[in-house]
Amino acid sequence: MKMTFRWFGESDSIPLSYIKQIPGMTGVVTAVYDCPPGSVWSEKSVARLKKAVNDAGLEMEVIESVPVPEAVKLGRPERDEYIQNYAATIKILGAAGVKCVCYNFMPVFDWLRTDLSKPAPDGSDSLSFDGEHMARLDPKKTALPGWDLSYTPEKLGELLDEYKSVDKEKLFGNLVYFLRGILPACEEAGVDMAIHPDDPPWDIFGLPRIITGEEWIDRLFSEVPDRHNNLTFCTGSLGAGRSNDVVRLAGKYAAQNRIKFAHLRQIKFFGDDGFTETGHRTADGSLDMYGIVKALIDNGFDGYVRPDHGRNIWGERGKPGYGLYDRALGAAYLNGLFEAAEHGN
Ligand SMILES: [Mn+2]
Repeated sequence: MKMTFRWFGESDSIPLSYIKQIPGMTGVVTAVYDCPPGSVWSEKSVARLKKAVNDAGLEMEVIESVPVPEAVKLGRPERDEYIQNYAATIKILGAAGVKCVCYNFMPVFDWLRTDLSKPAPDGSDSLSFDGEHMARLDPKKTALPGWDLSYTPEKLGELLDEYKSVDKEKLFGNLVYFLRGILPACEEAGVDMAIHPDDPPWDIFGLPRIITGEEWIDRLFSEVPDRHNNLTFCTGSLGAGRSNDVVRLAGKYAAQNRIKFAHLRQIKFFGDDGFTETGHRTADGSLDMYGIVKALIDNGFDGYVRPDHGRNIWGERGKPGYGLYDRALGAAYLNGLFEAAEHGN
């Protein structure tokens, strides 16, 4: 296992030197943020990012994320050009020592929450999702905090309309087409693709979501068995779907050697489908964190790990989910779980 920490590049308020001081930290998970979406990442930008990370004594072996353009998810005719660009980016990343690319295939919106700073009784706050609140929203009329605001309301409306002809099967077909287009580059570059589950793992605003649980993940691996087609096992995303037994799934996909990257995060359920992100400990939420780590280790997992979102604590006002303090505490706790699991207890 290699413990890593997400870092948003030079604009991140957290210095690399602080990340290096977290016990057991081997590297950062980052991305190039100065290349236009859908373009080939410039070698110069990748080299600059890598140098900054390596100069801090850290590795840059995981990229999160190389975004997949909507044209690819929609299956528009111009997707082939974007897929070629994506493959070229993978080759550039592989040449720079990157081993794993985390990406997602969620239409239009990335992760969704209804509250970015839900207060807890102890004075901390965290991200939260309330399905009843979500059901009252019209995406064409409201913007939730944390949304990609680069879309104008007209553009967003057009995009949502375009997705009306894309159901789950079509979206899945477009994912398979995308993977078949880029996997030869992954083979050549020695880069593993690791798809991130949809967050939360169900349809939102009528948009199809497919990486939601065992059925579709099994289909993905049977349709595209290539060894470079893998999973980012995100406990908070998969675990928000209450029918997903994340301990069993961690063991199952680790045994298949499909988990190259693990996002380990705790959530606490409320209501029918609500959840609030909490501190990482098992006792603080609804997921069995030790059970998950033990299932990974017992089934041969040897990939990258990062503490996923943390709370705001100690007065920090971090990027939502990505402050320093609670994620550092999460890393320390997870290091302890791995040490215990590796010792067979
Ligand atoms: Mn995640």
